Amino acid sequence: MAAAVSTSQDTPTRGTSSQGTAPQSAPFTFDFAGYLEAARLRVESALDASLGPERPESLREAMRYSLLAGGKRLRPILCLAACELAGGQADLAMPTAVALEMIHTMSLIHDDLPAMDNDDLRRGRPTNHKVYGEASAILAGDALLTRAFEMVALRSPDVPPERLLQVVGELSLASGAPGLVGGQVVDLECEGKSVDLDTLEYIHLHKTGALLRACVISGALVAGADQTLQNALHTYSRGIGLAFQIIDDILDVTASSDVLGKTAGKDLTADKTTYPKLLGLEESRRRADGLVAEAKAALEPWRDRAAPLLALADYITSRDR
Ligand code: GRG
Repeated sequence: MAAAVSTSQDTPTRGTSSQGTAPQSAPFTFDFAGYLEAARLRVESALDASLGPERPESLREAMRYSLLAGGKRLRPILCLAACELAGGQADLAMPTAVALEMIHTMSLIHDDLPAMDNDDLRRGRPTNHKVYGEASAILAGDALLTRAFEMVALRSPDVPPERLLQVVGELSLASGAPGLVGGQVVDLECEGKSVDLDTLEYIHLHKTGALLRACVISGALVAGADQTLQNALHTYSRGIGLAFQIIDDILDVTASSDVLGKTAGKDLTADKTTYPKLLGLEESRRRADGLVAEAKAALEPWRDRAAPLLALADYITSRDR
């Protein structure tokens, strides 16, 4: 990844004179690699601190095994970036960011179970149930999911309660039948069947898109975002949510298990309908690029302040894992 990534906000928007005579300030560039790494390290440290002296010890170990197994930490970083865009300090949203990564991790643990995707590799290591057994993996997932709501409701002391209530609502919608669970059910029901583009979009908007939407919306809610910004973030998250999944489908075909840290070629083995299967690789990539462009356009009015979210949208299509 380049050390300094310019966003589409490169046109100077600051320091220009209406007469055009004053010297212009340097074009705005944004060190995305530096931003991403700094945010990732802060998230890692907050995740590490989030699991207290859990009892019994075996449960704590299984929860930590998956929560601290690495991963891109895209969801908490989106949450922090949205909080900053809405005018809040990133730390204000950290408990919510941790909660989102807990929900994501829980969904990965359950998705890998034999009754679901039946996978034995995740984030470059054996899956949770391979190490701790199925019963413990289910319970570690349950404990992470419930701890997520505890993070928001009981461990966000600096956020007004009415905002926390809205965040709890967002996380509930994203996790349950209207979100991940609903998407997963339709996904499982469609295995081995031919699926049209509308159904595929439904699955991904729920299985993947719903949590990405919750990340940016709840980050913004924590900082008291107004309705205009929330609407723009809805459009942004829909674009990145679908684009993320299209790229995921492409990587499943083009990348190795070593690079992905999970079993490559899984969609083919499980006879799943994917974007490359329906549209071909080239058209799938074109579609992902178009969705990211739409997502970025929604944040255009915020210009430089949206730089992290704009760069994160580009990262979604340029990532290799
Ligand atoms: C949340 C109550 C509740 C239940 C979960 C199992 C299930 C129901 C849903 C499955 C959701 C799922 C696994 C969706 C796939 C999302 C996806 C593309 C994950 C990969 O995300 P990355 O690439 O992974 O961000 P890292 O490891 O980098 O975090």
